[in-house]
Amino acid sequence: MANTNGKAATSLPEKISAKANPEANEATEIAENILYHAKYSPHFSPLKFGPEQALYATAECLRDRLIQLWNETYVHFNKVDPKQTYYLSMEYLQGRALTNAIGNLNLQGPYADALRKLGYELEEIAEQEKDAALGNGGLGRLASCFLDSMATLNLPAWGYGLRYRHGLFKQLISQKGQEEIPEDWLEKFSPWEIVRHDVVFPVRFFGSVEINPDGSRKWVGGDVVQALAYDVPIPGYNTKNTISLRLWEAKARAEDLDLFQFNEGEYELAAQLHSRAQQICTVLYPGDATENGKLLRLKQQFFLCSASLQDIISRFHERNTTEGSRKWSEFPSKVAVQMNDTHPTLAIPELMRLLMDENGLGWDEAWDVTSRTVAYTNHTVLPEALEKWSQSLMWKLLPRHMEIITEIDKRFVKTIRDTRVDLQDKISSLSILDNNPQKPVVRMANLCVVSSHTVNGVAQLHSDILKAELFADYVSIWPNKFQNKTNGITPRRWLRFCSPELSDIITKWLKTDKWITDLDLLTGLRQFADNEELQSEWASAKTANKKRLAQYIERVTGVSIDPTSLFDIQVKRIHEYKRQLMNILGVIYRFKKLKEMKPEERKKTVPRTVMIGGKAFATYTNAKRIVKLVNDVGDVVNSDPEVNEYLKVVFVPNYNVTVAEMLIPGSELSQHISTAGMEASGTSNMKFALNGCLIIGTLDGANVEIREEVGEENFFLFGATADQVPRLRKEREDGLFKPDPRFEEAKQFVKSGVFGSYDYGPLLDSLEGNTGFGRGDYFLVGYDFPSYMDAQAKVDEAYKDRKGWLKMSILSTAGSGKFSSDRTIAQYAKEIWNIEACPVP
Ligand code: NBG
Repeated sequence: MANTNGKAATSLPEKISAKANPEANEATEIAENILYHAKYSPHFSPLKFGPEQALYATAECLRDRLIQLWNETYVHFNKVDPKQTYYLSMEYLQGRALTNAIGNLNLQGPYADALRKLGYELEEIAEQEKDAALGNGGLGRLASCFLDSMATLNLPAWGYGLRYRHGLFKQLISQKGQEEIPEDWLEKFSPWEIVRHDVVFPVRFFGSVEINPDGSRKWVGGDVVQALAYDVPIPGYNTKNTISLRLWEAKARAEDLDLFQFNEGEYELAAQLHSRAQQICTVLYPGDATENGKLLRLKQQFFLCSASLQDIISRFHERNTTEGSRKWSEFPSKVAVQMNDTHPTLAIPELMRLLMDENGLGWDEAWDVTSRTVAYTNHTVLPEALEKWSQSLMWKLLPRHMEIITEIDKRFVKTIRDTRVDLQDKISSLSILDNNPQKPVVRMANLCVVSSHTVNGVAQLHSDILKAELFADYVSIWPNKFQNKTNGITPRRWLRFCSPELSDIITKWLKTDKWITDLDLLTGLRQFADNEELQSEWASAKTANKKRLAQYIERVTGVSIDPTSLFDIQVKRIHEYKRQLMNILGVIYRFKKLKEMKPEERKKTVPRTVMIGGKAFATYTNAKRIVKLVNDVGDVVNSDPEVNEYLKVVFVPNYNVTVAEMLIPGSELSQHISTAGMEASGTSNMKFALNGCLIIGTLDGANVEIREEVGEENFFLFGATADQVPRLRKEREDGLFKPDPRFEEAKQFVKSGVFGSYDYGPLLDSLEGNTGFGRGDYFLVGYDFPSYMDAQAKVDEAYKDRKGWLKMSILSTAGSGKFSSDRTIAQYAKEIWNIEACPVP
């Protein structure tokens, strides 16, 4: 048997039953099934059974169970034939799957016992798993939370995505700052995916449009690659329903290899299509600064859309044999397609093409079906993130789709011309094609709005801004098209599993664990917020999580932090609008003041550990400079013997889902401090609040609703509001802005060179001047700094009152019920998709 310290690998026992047991749910049977897989689904030498081998065998044991439920779900959906939702997303940030699957199946105890029989702790084995990081940030993690909720709510729904061989890069912190290393989740293999050799569709690129004698059109020629499906089972919590995340991989066929050329020694030429196919799913988000990068990203988007829609249509057709041919007009009552941001916009012209060119529908019928099927979620108002594709690139890669897009645009523009005198001068901004001769582009968001039956934002404020600004003129055309669906997070991963201590306390005080699927029940904690017994249990769970976090920080950074200090965390992608720069300037000011104090004065301050983590896009220079600054400040502060008892600054490297699961439960204060109006929603704010962490933040994104729910006295608010921002920018342009002396002092301190020789000039310059994007302090760091510092002072005061703080913490959790992704998904199901639960009996 394996040993407990998990260091030296040991071999498998001699006698292992040659029978698999997919139904195992009791410790002894599970242990046997794990050993069965270690021996009969071998990936390693039978002589070796270390933690890594144990992980794969455990995953395969669990997978047996998932496959069984997943088959039952598939058969049941097929029998009932409900309307189904297909969620199209270029990104999923799944994180680890083992603990989540065991937890959702309620097999925690048996699996832990089974592994203990084999000499391992479940946590130790779970630690071996790599994150599936097929996404960049909030948008991808949202898609993953949605899948968990769809399964849990027994909804007939599927996720579609791409199987990137390398997910989001690994972030390495060196003296230079951030370095990017390719991610390697498939270096060995993923035990969770099931390759579906029966699900393969051809996807074309380039080529031309052929006109048939009857006038119909057909896309021919070009490259044809194959989309092969990999299914990842997604178990719901406490239900049999197990849905699919279907990830496409691109392949060329054997016959696409030119044997003649190969034999001539022209290996690269001979395998051209193979290598072009392989490129498609090689990496998440290839940099799109170059022409080649752009083409590849567009290929990825089309690949996802085309494969998924062919699959959806073939499933729609599957039923024809038993019930006679299905009518196309029924399609929208069987299929809902949700586009996660504009990345899958090509689903629109692709569905039109498949209906018209492959299935013989006329334009009007195809348009009716398409526009009743697709819906679009907008996730940002940042102009640089609103996708615009070059028309010439599109004509080259997707000639038939460009014809269709042009026709959609033509018809839309005609309707406006004919019916809306008042909008004549708006046509050029409302149209889909921007024919500016300098740079003709297709505006993907406009295509989405024109073609979708529903468009939604992701938090109330964001949806209001969409209606009042970005899409205002469309609102006057289709007043009922626009909705809000405030984001949510799954309470399973983000509380039940990442903080079992706090979960158990909640269950004890609510006398039920039903809150796990009915998060509004958390309001039941309010009545106990002052209860000393609850407060002391609450404090001990927090302390345990803080200690665990402190150990982690020491392990990955070498910095030792004090678990009794206030743990203050900001983790998210590094972006100027998210204002990590304001955070670190605040820290710098605090450091300077601490240095100036006498020792006895310092003793009166509240010791703080500030943790900042997040990845910067590889070519986003200012974001990388911020990472470097945080690290440099940390080096100086943490080694300052006068101050480091009262302040520590840690850059948490390689922030990802798994790191979040460690940080969030141990947090006491978290920062959500974006310039108002710029963060569409934010979702980590919800995770922190749910874990009893107080928020310091602006009135932006979902912060607004969190503050409403938890109570304004439990939220540290500061900063300009979204409606003030344009005026403030204007005033700055007019030279009317007067910076706060604290802000000037902090900047000056950096310039004095205390934090090393790196040139921070260009970063600090972004805060100077009065005009221009990226200059003239576009993100209003200077304007908001004084109110931010005042709010921070209130945090320190509040933390001194232990009881008061614990009460606020409890009320924060108690007020987080709204932010369950179960609520969000139930609203999508009812108000956009029109689908109903279909529980497996
Ligand atoms: C992001 C927003 C976040 C939001 C997530 C999920 C994009 C384009 N948008 O504020 O910046 O929480 O989407 O909706 O990644």
